[in-house]
Amino acid sequence: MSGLAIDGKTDILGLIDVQPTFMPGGELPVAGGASVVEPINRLLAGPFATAFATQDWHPRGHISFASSHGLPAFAEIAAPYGPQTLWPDHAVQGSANAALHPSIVQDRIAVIVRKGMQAAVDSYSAFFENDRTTPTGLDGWLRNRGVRRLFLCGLATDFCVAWSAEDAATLGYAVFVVDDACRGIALPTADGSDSITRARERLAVRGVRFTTTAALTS
Ligand code: VGL
Ligand code: ZN
Repeated sequence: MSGLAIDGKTDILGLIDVQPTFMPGGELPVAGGASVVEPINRLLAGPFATAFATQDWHPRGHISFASSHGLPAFAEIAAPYGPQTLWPDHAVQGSANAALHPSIVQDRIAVIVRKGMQAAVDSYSAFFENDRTTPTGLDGWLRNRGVRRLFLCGLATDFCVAWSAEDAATLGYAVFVVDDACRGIALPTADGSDSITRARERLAVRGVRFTTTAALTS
């Protein structure tokens, strides 16, 4: 694969939900989730001068928690804003597992966007809540700084990374997903496929590209 030269001014690394709650030992563990920390730290020490991070940050009793509905995890409900998958309680505001992973080197993380704070609305994307209309403000922050290309990494490939990538593409950014710095949940889909496969197809249609840490150079 040919290298991709990173521009310190117009390129940014986006860390999506790199929180222990999404790693083995956490409340909503993603298989291999902890292995994103090392490649992300390499990117933060190397080509990227600036990064942003998101933090899933739910109040107790959040609408996305299966326990709030007396239903099993991974069931789906019809929320007023559309279908909502239910999850084990996770990313609870102020809990140790909701912090950014303690090994992430934060020197170059210029802004942290917290999402999913409204009790009645979930937020997978870094840009919009799941009603698809309430902005987080990140778009303004990036635009103001002249950012044009986003390199996304973190958890989970098929939910928060995918929804962020899709919104970023719609907002006009060039978007890359850094494959070896992401891990997915892989829920089975009704058609016998899985949510990672489906997400990759959706992103490809939107023009999102896939790359690796090894391809990104200063
Ligand atoms: C996520 C499910 C629920 C994610 C967050 O970070 O991908 N997934 N909340
Ligand atoms: Zn969540």
